[in-house]
Amino acid sequence: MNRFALAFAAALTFTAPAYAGDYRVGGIEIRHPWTRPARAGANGVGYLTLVNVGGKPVKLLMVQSPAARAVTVHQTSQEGGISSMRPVTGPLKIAPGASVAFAPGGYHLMLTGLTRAQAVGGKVPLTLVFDGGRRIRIELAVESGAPKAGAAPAAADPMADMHHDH
Ligand SMILES: [Cu+2]
Repeated sequence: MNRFALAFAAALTFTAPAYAGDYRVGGIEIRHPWTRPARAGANGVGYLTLVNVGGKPVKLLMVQSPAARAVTVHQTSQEGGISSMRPVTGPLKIAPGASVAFAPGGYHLMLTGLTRAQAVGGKVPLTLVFDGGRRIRIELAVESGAPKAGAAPAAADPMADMHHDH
């Protein structure tokens, strides 16, 4: 491999933010990864938007973090006015040009058993593992999660204090 090829390979694996808080690696873009303040030992949540900007389908296989005992993909659903959530089994597929939003009320990353407290302004490391062995390391920014206009206040978010039995 010549020097140019080495430099090119290094550039491909480097996680360069397109703009603050965003990541773009190969054909995958990760927008606004964030989490809420939480106590050590509690369960945390992770929100972000995954965009497939490449030409091939991608599959999110798993998510890992040294900041939690386990990380799983959950989906919140509303049925008959009752909010519930369940783990998403199997890989999450994203077609070329498509995106998946992890946001309050829908998909979210469940960080079970936080190893330390998360305070506003902090960063929580996370690794997204995709098919083909691609691993993307990101940081969730700890934010207070101020609701957008028209959204329920953060305190009323069912995820904010939800207890997990698994
Ligand atoms: Cu959950």
